[in-house]
Amino acid sequence: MARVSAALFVVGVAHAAGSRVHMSQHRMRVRGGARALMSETPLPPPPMPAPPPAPVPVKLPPVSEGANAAGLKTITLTHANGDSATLYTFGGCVTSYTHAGVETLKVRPDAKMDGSKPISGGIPHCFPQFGPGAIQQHGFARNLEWEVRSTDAGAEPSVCLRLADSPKTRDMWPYPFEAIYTVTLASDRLKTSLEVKNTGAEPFTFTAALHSYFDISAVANLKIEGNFKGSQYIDKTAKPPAELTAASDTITISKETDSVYKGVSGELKLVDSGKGTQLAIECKQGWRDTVIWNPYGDQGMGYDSFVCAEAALAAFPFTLQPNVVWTGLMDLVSTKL
Ligand code: TA6
Repeated sequence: MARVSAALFVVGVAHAAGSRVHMSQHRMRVRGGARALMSETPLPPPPMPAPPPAPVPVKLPPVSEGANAAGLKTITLTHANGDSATLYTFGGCVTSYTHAGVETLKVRPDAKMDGSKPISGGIPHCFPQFGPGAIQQHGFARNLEWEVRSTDAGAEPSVCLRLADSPKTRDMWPYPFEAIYTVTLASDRLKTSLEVKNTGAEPFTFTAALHSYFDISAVANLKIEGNFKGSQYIDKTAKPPAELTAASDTITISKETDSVYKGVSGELKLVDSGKGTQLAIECKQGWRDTVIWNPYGDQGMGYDSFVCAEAALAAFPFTLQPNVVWTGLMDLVSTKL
């Protein structure tokens, strides 16, 4: 057996252009320097590199403040169950409510999100006037900055906003008032409470609505169910607007629709076979009428992606005496079909 004076063991691993080459060379020299043996032995492939760690989802606190690209202030409520709601202090407008990962609200594709116009989407306020009238369409509450009065980062996170009369509002509508809007994210619902107080010395009248834009899969997939049958409604698409009687408790949308159902409140359901969801709009107090609006055929507004189903006080003005508070309560409850 030849005596080995020296041995050199080289393992080379080369990485080139996405391919690996593994080489082993045993080089042995016998005395006298002659190369006696050279062999190549394939090695098993090296272990695959560990995959990069999965991104850790950012867990927001129950109440977090932010701003959109144009600098409008937002507040996001996050429930321990993962549900969330976002509102803009501009217009006091809730623009998103997700339950079980499903968005319930819609912001129109043509909405201005820079404060130059009211936000066309989510849950805008119409106050102190619904619809056309002495002041601007839908009033001024959706055009003004609401003050954050308080937030609650408890198990049901909430935010409370305030809007009161100012020289600007009194130029348009000469009455002192205070509106307090509280939005609460519970485990199974989004609760809204609007309180309007007459802080002046004279009675005033107002109309109002939560002009809610709801996300839908398509109008063809939607049934709106409520206590409609036999109610009087104003069809605002007729010229002039027509007063009609609802023939059914179910409404479907197959043409431009803009109807004010007088005295229809309580619970309304948006049953969406495409999303596989049912959204209950539960009016528990104050809101007396329901408005259904869809600009059927208007692609620019994204008519096929939303319906407005509005908790309203619209058919008749409401008279509020000094120091008296009117309260409107509306909850949104989304469930799977
Ligand atoms: O609430 C229904 C309605 O008054 C319709 O008559 C239509 O004008 C619509 O609102 C406009 O909504 P927007 O959010 O664009 O002001």
